Amino acid sequence: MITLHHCVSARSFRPLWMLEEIGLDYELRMLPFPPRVHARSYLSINPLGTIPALFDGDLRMTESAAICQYLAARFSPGRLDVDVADPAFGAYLNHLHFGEATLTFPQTLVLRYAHFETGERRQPQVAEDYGKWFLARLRTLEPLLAEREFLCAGRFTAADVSVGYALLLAEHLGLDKGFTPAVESYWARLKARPAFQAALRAQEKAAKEQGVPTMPSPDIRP
Ligand SMILES: N[C@@H](CCC(=O)N[C@@H](CS)C(=O)NCC(=O)O)C(=O)O
Repeated sequence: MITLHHCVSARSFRPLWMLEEIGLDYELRMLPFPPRVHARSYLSINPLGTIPALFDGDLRMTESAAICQYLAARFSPGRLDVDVADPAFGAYLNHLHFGEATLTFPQTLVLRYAHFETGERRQPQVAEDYGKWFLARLRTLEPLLAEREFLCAGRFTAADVSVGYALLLAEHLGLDKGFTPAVESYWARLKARPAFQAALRAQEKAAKEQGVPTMPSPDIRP
């Protein structure tokens, strides 16, 4: 049985969505955000204090894009992954990691300096600048998505989950107003997927059952 440690709509949503796409059984352990402040015992599970943490037997993984890659290769070969012999393999890996390394990074600065910090620690200029930076990076997908339904290999893959999570976070941050037309249509296609909807329902249900707030606490200072 796979166990996923998760905070509502945080990066751990990537593995959650993957688990629903694949149809695997899993246990969802919900945490208040950020766990290092509100659930100190989580540090014994992941000393970084970050989520996700996914366990598959003795294996522990803490990087959301790597977990997507792992789940796709291990449990969904030929469907959510792209084989090393496929000409689209390199593009697949590039998009899979673009989702986290290039898109999500500037968003976390918007999240922190426009939403979580309070009083004089709020930095509207930082939030605005990194919001623009995120949208500029995202625009590089526009020509590609104007011609294709999904990012690579002519089908939906784990790379779409990785980039799709950045679009979900953008929507939460109000950055979706800056989506270009093909990105907007792509996002509508991703949101309509039954597994995406199932992942949203699963986190909502688990949060209620486990008494975890569905909105993160503003206190993220170390
Ligand atoms: N590169 C990691 C980043 C993990 C990460 O920073 N997760 C955030 C939530 S989206 C977190 O746990 N933040 C709480 C903290 O830094 O204490 C990944 O993709 O999983």
